[in-house]
Amino acid sequence: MARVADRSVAVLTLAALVCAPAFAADAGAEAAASANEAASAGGAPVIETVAEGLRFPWCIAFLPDGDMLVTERGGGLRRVRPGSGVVADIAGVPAVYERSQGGLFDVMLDRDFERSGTLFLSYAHGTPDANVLRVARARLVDDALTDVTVLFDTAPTKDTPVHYGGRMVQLPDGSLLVTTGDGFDYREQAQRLDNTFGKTVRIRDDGTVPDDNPFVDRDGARPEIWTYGHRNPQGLVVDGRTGLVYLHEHGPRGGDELNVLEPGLNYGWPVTTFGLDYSGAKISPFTERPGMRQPLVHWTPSIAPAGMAWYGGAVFPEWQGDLFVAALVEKSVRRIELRDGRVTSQEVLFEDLGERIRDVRAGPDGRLYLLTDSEQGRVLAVGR
Ligand SMILES: [Ca+2]
Repeated sequence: MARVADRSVAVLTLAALVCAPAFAADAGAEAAASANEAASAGGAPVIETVAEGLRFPWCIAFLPDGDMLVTERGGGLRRVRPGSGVVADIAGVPAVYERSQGGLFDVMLDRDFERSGTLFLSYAHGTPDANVLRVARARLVDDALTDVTVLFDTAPTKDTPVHYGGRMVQLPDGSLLVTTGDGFDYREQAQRLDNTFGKTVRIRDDGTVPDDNPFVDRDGARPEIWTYGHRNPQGLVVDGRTGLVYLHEHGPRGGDELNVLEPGLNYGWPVTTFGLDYSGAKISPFTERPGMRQPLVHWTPSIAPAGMAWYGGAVFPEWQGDLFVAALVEKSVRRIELRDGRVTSQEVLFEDLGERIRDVRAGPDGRLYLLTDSEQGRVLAVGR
Protein backbone atom coordinates (compact mmCIF):
# COMPACT_ATOMS: atom_id res chain seq x y z
CA MET A 1 0.00 0.00 0.00
CA ALA A 2 2.70 2.45 0.99
CA ARG A 3 4.58 1.97 -2.28
CA VAL A 4 1.53 2.71 -4.41
CA ALA A 5 0.72 5.71 -2.25
CA ASP A 6 4.22 7.11 -2.49
CA ARG A 7 4.27 6.82 -6.27
CA SER A 8 0.88 8.54 -6.62
CA VAL A 9 1.86 11.51 -4.53
CA ALA A 10 5.11 11.88 -6.43
CA VAL A 11 3.20 12.03 -9.70
CA LEU A 12 0.68 14.51 -8.36
CA THR A 13 3.29 16.70 -6.76
CA LEU A 14 5.33 16.69 -9.93
CA ALA A 15 2.24 17.57 -11.97
CA ALA A 16 1.59 20.47 -9.63
CA LEU A 17 5.14 21.73 -9.97
CA VAL A 18 5.09 21.40 -13.74
CA CYS A 19 1.80 23.27 -13.97
CA ALA A 20 2.74 25.94 -11.46
CA PRO A 21 5.44 28.00 -13.26
CA ALA A 22 3.20 29.69 -15.87
CA PHE A 23 0.95 30.93 -13.13
CA ALA A 24 3.79 31.64 -10.75
CA ALA A 25 5.77 33.67 -13.31
CA ASP A 26 2.84 35.97 -14.08
CA ALA A 27 1.75 36.20 -10.50
CA GLY A 28 5.35 36.71 -9.42
CA ALA A 29 5.90 39.75 -11.63
CA GLU A 30 2.56 41.18 -10.64
CA ALA A 31 3.23 40.42 -7.01
CA ALA A 32 6.59 42.18 -7.10
CA ALA A 33 5.07 45.31 -8.60
CA SER A 34 2.10 45.36 -6.27
CA ALA A 35 4.19 44.37 -3.29
CA ASN A 36 6.07 47.63 -3.60
CA GLU A 37 2.82 49.56 -3.73
CA ALA A 38 1.37 47.60 -0.83
CA ALA A 39 4.50 47.97 1.24
CA SER A 40 4.50 51.72 0.73
CA ALA A 41 0.76 51.83 1.40
CA GLY A 42 1.12 49.36 4.28
CA GLY A 43 -1.38 49.70 7.06
CA ALA A 44 -3.89 47.47 8.77
CA PRO A 45 -6.36 45.30 6.83
CA VAL A 46 -9.53 47.11 5.77
CA ILE A 47 -12.73 45.08 5.71
CA GLU A 48 -15.45 45.91 3.19
CA THR A 49 -18.94 44.39 3.02
CA VAL A 50 -19.42 43.15 -0.55
CA ALA A 51 -22.88 41.60 -0.06
CA GLU A 52 -25.32 40.97 2.76
CA GLY A 53 -28.65 39.27 3.34
CA LEU A 54 -27.34 35.83 2.42
CA ARG A 55 -28.93 32.94 4.28
CA PHE A 56 -26.24 30.72 5.79
CA PRO A 57 -23.76 31.14 2.92
CA TRP A 58 -21.32 28.24 2.58
CA CYS A 59 -18.89 28.77 -0.28
CA ILE A 60 -17.57 31.42 -2.68
CA ALA A 61 -16.29 30.92 -6.23
CA PHE A 62 -14.86 33.73 -8.35
CA LEU A 63 -16.14 34.15 -11.91
CA PRO A 64 -13.82 35.39 -14.67
CA ASP A 65 -15.96 38.55 -15.15
CA GLY A 66 -15.28 39.74 -11.58
CA ASP A 67 -18.58 38.52 -10.09
CA MET A 68 -18.80 35.74 -7.53
CA LEU A 69 -21.05 32.74 -7.01
CA VAL A 70 -22.08 32.12 -3.42
CA THR A 71 -23.92 29.03 -2.21
CA GLU A 72 -26.48 29.14 0.59
CA ARG A 73 -26.98 26.00 2.65
CA GLY A 74 -30.74 26.00 1.93
CA GLY A 75 -30.08 25.50 -1.79
CA GLY A 76 -29.61 29.03 -3.11
CA LEU A 77 -26.86 29.87 -5.60
CA ARG A 78 -26.47 33.62 -5.94
CA ARG A 79 -24.44 35.90 -8.16
CA VAL A 80 -22.68 38.64 -6.21
CA ARG A 81 -21.15 41.72 -7.85
CA PRO A 82 -18.65 43.96 -6.10
CA GLY A 83 -20.31 47.33 -5.57
CA SER A 84 -23.81 45.98 -6.14
CA GLY A 85 -24.27 43.03 -3.77
CA VAL A 86 -26.50 40.14 -4.80
CA VAL A 87 -27.53 40.71 -8.43
CA ALA A 88 -29.10 37.39 -9.46
CA ASP A 89 -30.37 34.02 -8.29
CA ILE A 90 -28.98 31.21 -10.40
CA ALA A 91 -31.80 28.99 -11.72
CA GLY A 92 -31.70 25.24 -12.19
CA VAL A 93 -29.89 24.29 -8.97
CA PRO A 94 -30.69 20.65 -8.18
CA ALA A 95 -32.91 20.00 -5.15
CA VAL A 96 -30.90 19.51 -1.97
CA TYR A 97 -31.70 17.68 1.25
CA GLU A 98 -31.85 20.57 3.69
CA ARG A 99 -31.83 19.56 7.31
CA SER A 100 -29.49 20.33 10.22
CA GLN A 101 -26.01 20.41 8.62
CA GLY A 102 -27.30 19.14 5.27
CA GLY A 103 -27.87 21.32 2.22
CA LEU A 104 -25.92 22.95 -0.61
CA PHE A 105 -22.18 23.06 0.07
CA ASP A 106 -19.46 23.85 -2.46
CA VAL A 107 -19.51 25.43 -5.88
CA MET A 108 -16.26 25.09 -7.82
CA LEU A 109 -15.49 26.30 -11.33
CA ASP A 110 -13.80 23.86 -13.67
CA ARG A 111 -10.34 24.95 -14.80
CA ASP A 112 -11.89 25.15 -18.28
CA PHE A 113 -14.85 27.26 -17.06
CA GLU A 114 -14.11 30.31 -19.19
CA ARG A 115 -14.54 28.26 -22.36
CA SER A 116 -17.10 25.66 -21.26
CA GLY A 117 -19.08 27.22 -18.40
CA THR A 118 -18.59 23.95 -16.48
CA LEU A 119 -18.80 23.97 -12.70
CA PHE A 120 -19.21 21.43 -9.90
CA LEU A 121 -21.58 21.37 -6.94
CA SER A 122 -21.56 19.31 -3.76
CA TYR A 123 -24.71 18.90 -1.69
CA ALA A 124 -26.73 16.67 0.57
CA HIS A 125 -29.26 14.58 -1.33
CA GLY A 126 -31.96 12.14 -0.28
CA THR A 127 -34.30 11.65 2.64
CA PRO A 128 -34.07 11.48 6.44
CA ASP A 129 -33.74 7.69 6.21
CA ALA A 130 -31.34 7.53 3.28
CA ASN A 131 -29.19 10.51 2.37
CA VAL A 132 -25.79 11.02 0.78
CA LEU A 133 -23.23 13.62 -0.19
CA ARG A 134 -23.63 14.12 -3.93
CA VAL A 135 -21.29 15.75 -6.47
CA ALA A 136 -22.75 17.02 -9.72
CA ARG A 137 -21.43 18.79 -12.78
CA ALA A 138 -23.38 21.51 -14.62
CA ARG A 139 -22.90 24.37 -17.05
CA LEU A 140 -23.67 27.98 -16.20
CA VAL A 141 -25.45 29.73 -19.07
CA ASP A 142 -27.14 33.12 -18.59
CA ASP A 143 -27.62 32.73 -14.84
CA ALA A 144 -29.06 29.22 -15.14
CA LEU A 145 -27.54 25.78 -14.67
CA THR A 146 -27.99 23.36 -17.54
CA ASP A 147 -26.82 19.81 -18.28
CA VAL A 148 -26.78 18.85 -14.59
CA THR A 149 -25.05 15.46 -14.34
CA VAL A 150 -24.52 13.47 -11.16
CA LEU A 151 -20.87 12.39 -10.83
CA PHE A 152 -20.68 10.79 -7.39
CA ASP A 153 -22.76 9.71 -4.37
CA THR A 154 -21.30 8.57 -1.08
CA ALA A 155 -22.12 4.95 -0.22
CA PRO A 156 -23.83 3.45 1.61
CA THR A 157 -26.58 5.92 2.52
CA LYS A 158 -26.97 7.22 6.08
CA ASP A 159 -29.87 8.28 8.30
CA THR A 160 -28.25 11.25 10.04
CA PRO A 161 -28.40 14.87 8.80
CA VAL A 162 -24.84 15.71 9.87
CA HIS A 163 -21.11 15.27 9.04
CA TYR A 164 -21.19 15.43 5.23
CA GLY A 165 -17.75 16.86 4.54
CA GLY A 166 -18.51 18.46 1.18
CA ARG A 167 -15.39 20.47 0.27
CA MET A 168 -13.86 20.03 -3.17
CA VAL A 169 -10.66 20.99 -4.92
CA GLN A 170 -9.44 20.38 -8.46
CA LEU A 171 -5.98 18.89 -8.78
CA PRO A 172 -3.59 19.98 -11.52
CA ASP A 173 -4.52 16.92 -13.62
CA GLY A 174 -8.18 18.03 -13.63
CA SER A 175 -9.41 15.34 -11.23
CA LEU A 176 -11.56 16.32 -8.25
CA LEU A 177 -10.80 15.67 -4.60
CA VAL A 178 -13.89 15.63 -2.39
CA THR A 179 -14.15 15.33 1.39
CA THR A 180 -16.82 13.11 2.94
CA GLY A 181 -17.88 13.00 6.58
CA ASP A 182 -18.28 10.12 8.99
CA GLY A 183 -22.04 10.70 9.32
CA PHE A 184 -21.52 10.97 13.13
CA ASP A 185 -23.16 7.63 13.94
CA TYR A 186 -20.87 5.77 11.55
CA ARG A 187 -17.46 6.80 12.79
CA GLU A 188 -16.01 3.29 12.90
CA GLN A 189 -16.61 3.12 9.14
CA ALA A 190 -13.94 5.78 8.60
CA GLN A 191 -11.33 3.03 9.17
CA ARG A 192 -12.86 0.64 6.62
CA LEU A 193 -12.25 0.79 2.88
CA ASP A 194 -15.57 -0.75 1.76
CA ASN A 195 -17.51 2.53 2.17
CA THR A 196 -17.02 6.27 1.71
CA PHE A 197 -17.63 7.48 5.28
CA GLY A 198 -14.82 9.68 6.59
CA LYS A 199 -12.70 9.78 3.43
CA THR A 200 -11.38 11.94 0.70
CA VAL A 201 -12.31 10.57 -2.70
CA ARG A 202 -10.74 11.34 -6.07
CA ILE A 203 -12.76 11.18 -9.28
CA ARG A 204 -12.28 12.45 -12.80
CA ASP A 205 -14.38 15.40 -13.99
CA ASP A 206 -16.78 12.90 -15.62
CA GLY A 207 -17.22 10.87 -12.42
CA THR A 208 -15.04 7.92 -13.45
CA VAL A 209 -12.26 6.67 -11.18
CA PRO A 210 -8.63 7.47 -12.05
CA ASP A 211 -6.49 4.37 -12.65
CA ASP A 212 -3.81 5.58 -10.22
CA ASN A 213 -6.05 5.92 -7.16
CA PRO A 214 -4.39 4.08 -4.25
CA PHE A 215 -6.97 1.32 -3.73
CA VAL A 216 -8.14 0.52 -7.29
CA ASP A 217 -6.54 -2.93 -7.11
CA ARG A 218 -7.60 -3.74 -3.53
CA ASP A 219 -10.38 -6.35 -3.30
CA GLY A 220 -13.42 -5.01 -1.51
CA ALA A 221 -12.17 -1.43 -1.39
CA ARG A 222 -14.03 1.50 -2.91
CA PRO A 223 -11.79 2.63 -5.78
CA GLU A 224 -12.68 6.32 -5.29
CA ILE A 225 -10.93 6.45 -1.90
CA TRP A 226 -7.82 8.66 -1.78
CA THR A 227 -7.31 8.99 2.00
CA TYR A 228 -9.24 7.63 4.99
CA GLY A 229 -9.68 7.96 8.75
CA HIS A 230 -11.28 11.43 8.68
CA ARG A 231 -14.15 12.77 10.79
CA ASN A 232 -15.77 15.80 9.13
CA PRO A 233 -13.37 17.67 6.86
CA GLN A 234 -14.59 21.07 5.61
CA GLY A 235 -11.35 22.62 4.44
CA LEU A 236 -9.36 21.44 1.42
CA VAL A 237 -6.80 23.38 -0.57
CA VAL A 238 -3.77 22.92 -2.82
CA ASP A 239 -0.63 24.88 -1.93
CA GLY A 240 0.02 27.07 -4.98
CA ARG A 241 3.78 26.76 -4.61
CA THR A 242 4.44 23.21 -3.47
CA GLY A 243 1.37 21.37 -4.76
CA LEU A 244 0.82 19.85 -1.30
CA VAL A 245 -2.84 19.19 -0.43
CA TYR A 246 -3.98 20.45 2.96
CA LEU A 247 -7.15 19.32 4.70
CA HIS A 248 -8.64 20.35 8.01
CA GLU A 249 -11.34 18.52 9.90
CA HIS A 250 -13.64 19.03 12.85
CA GLY A 251 -12.70 17.00 15.91
CA PRO A 252 -15.25 15.98 18.52
CA ARG A 253 -14.73 18.01 21.73
CA GLY A 254 -11.26 19.27 20.89
CA GLY A 255 -9.03 17.53 18.40
CA ASP A 256 -9.71 19.65 15.32
CA GLU A 257 -6.88 18.88 12.90
CA LEU A 258 -4.86 20.26 10.03
CA ASN A 259 -3.43 17.49 7.85
CA VAL A 260 -1.28 17.27 4.77
CA LEU A 261 -2.73 14.58 2.50
CA GLU A 262 -0.93 11.80 0.72
CA PRO A 263 -2.89 9.19 -1.22
CA GLY A 264 -3.53 5.88 0.51
CA LEU A 265 -2.75 7.12 4.01
CA ASN A 266 -4.84 6.62 7.15
CA TYR A 267 -5.45 9.77 9.20
CA GLY A 268 -6.55 7.88 12.29
CA TRP A 269 -10.14 8.76 13.13
CA PRO A 270 -11.62 7.42 15.38
CA VAL A 271 -8.69 5.30 16.58
CA THR A 272 -6.42 8.29 17.12
CA THR A 273 -7.72 11.67 18.24
CA PHE A 274 -6.78 14.50 20.56
CA GLY A 275 -10.46 15.15 21.28
CA LEU A 276 -13.06 13.82 23.70
CA ASP A 277 -16.61 12.72 22.97
CA TYR A 278 -19.26 15.43 23.51
CA SER A 279 -20.16 13.66 26.76
CA GLY A 280 -16.59 14.16 27.96
CA ALA A 281 -15.86 10.43 27.65
CA LYS A 282 -12.71 9.27 25.90
CA ILE A 283 -13.27 8.15 22.33
CA SER A 284 -9.91 6.46 22.16
CA PRO A 285 -6.92 6.08 24.44
CA PHE A 286 -4.63 6.76 21.46
CA THR A 287 -3.30 10.01 20.06
CA GLU A 288 -0.97 8.09 17.79
CA ARG A 289 -0.68 4.59 16.34
CA PRO A 290 1.67 2.95 13.87
CA GLY A 291 0.42 3.34 10.30
CA MET A 292 -1.74 6.37 11.13
CA ARG A 293 -0.61 9.80 10.04
CA GLN A 294 -0.38 12.56 12.65
CA PRO A 295 -1.90 16.00 12.02
CA LEU A 296 0.39 18.98 11.39
CA VAL A 297 -1.40 20.69 14.23
CA HIS A 298 -4.47 20.05 16.38
CA TRP A 299 -6.74 22.60 17.99
CA THR A 300 -7.92 21.74 21.48
CA PRO A 301 -10.30 23.23 22.54
CA SER A 302 -12.03 23.21 19.17
CA ILE A 303 -12.05 26.25 16.92
CA ALA A 304 -14.45 24.47 14.48
CA PRO A 305 -12.57 24.94 11.19
CA ALA A 306 -14.89 25.43 8.22
CA GLY A 307 -13.11 26.64 5.11
CA MET A 308 -9.54 27.21 4.01
CA ALA A 309 -7.52 29.27 1.58
CA TRP A 310 -3.94 29.33 0.37
CA TYR A 311 -2.83 32.92 -0.19
CA GLY A 312 -0.56 33.92 -3.07
CA GLY A 313 -1.89 37.42 -3.69
CA ALA A 314 -0.19 40.78 -3.98
CA VAL A 315 -2.23 42.91 -1.58
CA PHE A 316 -0.62 41.32 1.48
CA PRO A 317 2.95 40.36 0.54
CA GLU A 318 3.57 39.35 4.15
CA TRP A 319 0.86 36.69 3.85
CA GLN A 320 2.11 35.00 0.69
CA GLY A 321 2.40 31.25 1.08
CA ASP A 322 0.24 31.17 4.22
CA LEU A 323 -2.90 29.13 4.90
CA PHE A 324 -6.05 30.79 6.21
CA VAL A 325 -8.54 28.74 8.22
CA ALA A 326 -12.09 29.98 8.85
CA ALA A 327 -13.35 29.18 12.34
CA LEU A 328 -16.99 28.96 13.41
CA VAL A 329 -16.66 28.58 17.17
CA GLU A 330 -13.58 30.75 17.61
CA LYS A 331 -15.27 33.39 15.37
CA SER A 332 -12.00 34.14 13.69
CA VAL A 333 -9.68 33.30 10.85
CA ARG A 334 -6.39 31.64 11.66
CA ARG A 335 -3.40 32.65 9.57
CA ILE A 336 -0.98 29.74 9.52
CA GLU A 337 2.63 30.10 8.49
CA LEU A 338 4.37 27.03 7.10
CA ARG A 339 7.98 26.22 6.48
CA ASP A 340 9.07 22.96 4.86
CA GLY A 341 5.60 21.52 5.42
CA ARG A 342 5.52 22.36 9.14
CA VAL A 343 3.46 24.95 10.99
CA THR A 344 5.79 27.61 12.38
CA SER A 345 3.26 30.13 13.73
CA GLN A 346 -0.42 30.99 13.94
CA GLU A 347 -2.18 34.34 14.16
CA VAL A 348 -5.84 34.82 15.14
CA LEU A 349 -7.46 37.42 12.85
CA PHE A 350 -10.81 39.25 12.62
CA GLU A 351 -12.09 38.30 16.09
CA ASP A 352 -13.45 41.86 16.34
CA LEU A 353 -16.15 40.95 13.83
CA GLY A 354 -17.71 38.63 16.42
CA GLU A 355 -19.01 36.43 13.58
CA ARG A 356 -18.86 32.71 12.87
CA ILE A 357 -16.79 32.45 9.68
CA ARG A 358 -17.91 29.71 7.30
CA ASP A 359 -15.51 30.16 4.41
CA VAL A 360 -12.33 32.01 3.53
CA ARG A 361 -11.00 32.37 -0.01
CA ALA A 362 -8.19 34.20 -1.73
CA GLY A 363 -9.73 36.41 -4.42
CA PRO A 364 -8.17 36.94 -7.83
CA ASP A 365 -7.86 40.63 -6.89
CA GLY A 366 -5.48 39.73 -4.04
CA ARG A 367 -8.04 40.41 -1.32
CA LEU A 368 -9.12 37.79 1.20
CA TYR A 369 -12.85 37.00 1.14
CA LEU A 370 -14.87 35.78 4.13
CA LEU A 371 -18.39 34.41 4.51
CA THR A 372 -20.17 34.98 7.81
CA ASP A 373 -22.38 32.11 8.98
CA SER A 374 -25.84 33.43 9.90
CA GLU A 375 -29.37 34.01 8.63
CA GLN A 376 -28.07 37.44 7.56
CA GLY A 377 -24.74 36.23 6.21
CA ARG A 378 -22.31 38.57 4.50
CA VAL A 379 -19.51 38.46 1.98
CA LEU A 380 -16.59 40.46 3.34
CA ALA A 381 -13.47 41.48 1.43
CA VAL A 382 -10.26 42.12 3.34
CA GLY A 383 -7.91 44.52 1.60
CA ARG A 384 -5.86 47.55 2.49
CA1 LIG B 1 -6.36 12.40 12.60
